[in-house]
Amino acid sequence: MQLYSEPFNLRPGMWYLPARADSLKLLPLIESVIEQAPLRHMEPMRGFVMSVAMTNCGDVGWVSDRRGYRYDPNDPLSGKPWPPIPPMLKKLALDAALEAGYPGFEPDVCLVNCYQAGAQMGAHQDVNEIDYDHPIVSVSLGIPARFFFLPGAQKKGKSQSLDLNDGDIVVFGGDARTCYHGVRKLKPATHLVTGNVRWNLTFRHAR
Ligand code: MD3
Ligand code: FE
Repeated sequence: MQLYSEPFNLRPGMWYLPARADSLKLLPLIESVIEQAPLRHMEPMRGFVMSVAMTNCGDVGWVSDRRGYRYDPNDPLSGKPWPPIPPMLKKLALDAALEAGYPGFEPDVCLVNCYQAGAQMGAHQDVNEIDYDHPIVSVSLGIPARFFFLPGAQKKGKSQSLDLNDGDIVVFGGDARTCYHGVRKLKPATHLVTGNVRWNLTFRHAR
């Protein structure tokens, strides 16, 4: 464990804080969120179901359906507001952003992604948020995944990879904020705290 390591600068705007989060402490908070807003597989297009299960907490939540992608103040499953971001989770994200040089980060949404073996996320940009001056803070818990990213805001160039393990935090700001990125297909594995799954939390300032 590298609990007290300095943030490691991977490329302009991208900071890696290895083994920073404690899954044993955070998992109950995630469970309380999914009790209120259950995990679901979004269907961005007819006949296409995302392999990653997801939900949200915060003032808004990211949703995807045949009408497109958007941030919605209500969970379409219940018609009610998303649960709030648990304060301990918000503090973790604020502290990570501060360490990476983004003192004014005000996350208003946390996307909760749940990966089982075989799940993946194709190359995409996160451009539904209004203000790219705010970074995105990513927290990984449970079984490992290979994260990949392209050098710039275009879908071209040589990809680089980073294995994200339990507790790893990555802060994406500046030039890294608009890069193409994704997650390779997860291999089956077991983690003592999360079992056979990987959780990824992304804290964002959406609006
Ligand atoms: C770089 N999630 O939810 S986290 C996503 O592991 C997403 O679940 C992946 O991509 C996951 O959109 C990767 C790392 C990440 C998240 C958002 C970014 C990297 C990013 C936004 C801009 C640039
Ligand atoms: Fe993304």
